[in-house]
Amino acid sequence: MENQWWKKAVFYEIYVPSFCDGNGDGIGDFIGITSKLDYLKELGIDGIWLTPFYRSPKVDNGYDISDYYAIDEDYGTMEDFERFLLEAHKRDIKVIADLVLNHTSSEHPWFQQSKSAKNSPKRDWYIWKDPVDSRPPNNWESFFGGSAWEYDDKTGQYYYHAFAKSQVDLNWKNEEVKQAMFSVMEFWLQKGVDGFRLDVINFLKTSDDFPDNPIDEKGKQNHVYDKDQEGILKTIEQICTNVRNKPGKFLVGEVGSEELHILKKYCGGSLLDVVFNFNLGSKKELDSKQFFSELKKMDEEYENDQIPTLFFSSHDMPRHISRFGKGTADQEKIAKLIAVLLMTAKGVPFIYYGDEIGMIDLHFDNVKNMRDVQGLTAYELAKEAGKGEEEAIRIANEEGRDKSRSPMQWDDSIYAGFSDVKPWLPVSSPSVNVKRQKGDPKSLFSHYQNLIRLRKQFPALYDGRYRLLEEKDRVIYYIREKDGEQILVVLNFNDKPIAFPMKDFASKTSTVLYPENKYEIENEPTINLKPYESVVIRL
Ligand code: TEU
Ligand code: CA
Repeated sequence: MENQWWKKAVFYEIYVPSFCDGNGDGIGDFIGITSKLDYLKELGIDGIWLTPFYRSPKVDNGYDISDYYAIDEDYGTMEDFERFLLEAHKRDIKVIADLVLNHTSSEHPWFQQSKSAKNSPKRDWYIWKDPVDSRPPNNWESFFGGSAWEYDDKTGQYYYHAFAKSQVDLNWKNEEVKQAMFSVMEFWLQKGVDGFRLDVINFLKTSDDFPDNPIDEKGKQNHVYDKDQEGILKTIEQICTNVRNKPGKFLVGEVGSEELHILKKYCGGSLLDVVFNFNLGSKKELDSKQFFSELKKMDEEYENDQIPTLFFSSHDMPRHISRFGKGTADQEKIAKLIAVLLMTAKGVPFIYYGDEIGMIDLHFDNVKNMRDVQGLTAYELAKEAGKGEEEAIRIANEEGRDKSRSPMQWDDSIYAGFSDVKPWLPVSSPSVNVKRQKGDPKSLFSHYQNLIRLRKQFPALYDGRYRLLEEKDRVIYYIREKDGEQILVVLNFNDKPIAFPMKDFASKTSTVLYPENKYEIENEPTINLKPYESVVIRL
């Protein structure tokens, strides 16, 4: 299991510019992150996923890389990074690096060369097409809005970009591109990173003949031919094989799909270790039936060596406390419920920074404070479509991803202890912070800490199968089992109390692991769960 350390691990996503500013410029950096490693150790996590930290003009905050071999100046120096890695490893914390293989920044020298002339040796490194009737070669839309094709005056061709026009898609059919990226991976593996989170990895191959994407009844484009194309698995397999030449390296893929039958194609065996299960993680409502149905599918449709991931927030989506809690008085209870699910259901959990203290989403009254390219593009497109300011801001808030990227809240000081100066994004909810919650046994932080500890203590929780998995009256319950050890988890998704029939499961020898000292199983035929409450019981 040594090489498969990740099967037991709890991961923690750090959005690099937002975790801790160590040099007082309002932007998070490696000095800052290193200073918080003891905090992460105390929380109990085993692995960090760092969002891109390579040199970048940061149009998309680092998902537009201009030098794969350098640390972005805003985040520090190579020495800062090496020290961070060393200190993380000293604490037995693994580090995985987010790598963007699908596209580079338009400022990358490869693209600069590619666009310099049609006969440039790097021309074929990107995807260039002639205009069709003086228009883009097809109807493909960028995921940030607008056409996915940008015209280059000098050479009279369009280049393809699935995301911003400054994020230019590489041509993975070109062998040199592949080799160049293998070298990049080799470099970071040599530095000692423990694996990669591979960005939009199902985008590496588009259809060879570039047909128009279909448009649905609502006029929305269905992204059919620009991802998940024939042959993609072979490329991914090569990437994986290459990385696995070094033992103990972990690969998690971001496969942009909410369909389990698509996600499942990409993981297990010689492919990615795991992929993000957006089928569960992106759910917009706290609906026990939907949650249950995805958990069930993840159990039944995955093959033996396929393992799901569990997450409910990321830098691309609203935080789950805001999504499910919607600012109500119950939101913290809901966050606690989700935490129990994260740490006890089957799968590799990923905590998004700040979720462990219940940071809420940021809202913008003025577009000037927004930084996210997706939000800003949505705003511009709304304006172009003739929408008024108020409506444009509403749309920008809806589409924008800055909402979950606000600075980590460490204490009660003016910028929440993130920085001494005004941070690059405003703080969202200063009274919610680490300082207040650490040591308070009732806090969300302590709740996470206890659950992580519990998960490590009982192999059934990180390595067990489901002996049972059910949903009834908005209660999800399951039994995880490993080598005879059985753990029952009951999650009340109701905003009201509910009686759960314990007698069917627990016996005299059962012990309540969570909440502590609460229920006396022995004498209780049913237990009364409070709104959104959960129990974890060793049977
Ligand atoms: O995300 C890809 C992705 O699927 C989302 O960006 C999604 O398409 C978008 O948010 C629409 O809602 C990855 C990164 O996680 C994201 O931050 C990057 O912007 C993107 O790739 C491009 O590199
Ligand atoms: Ca800084």
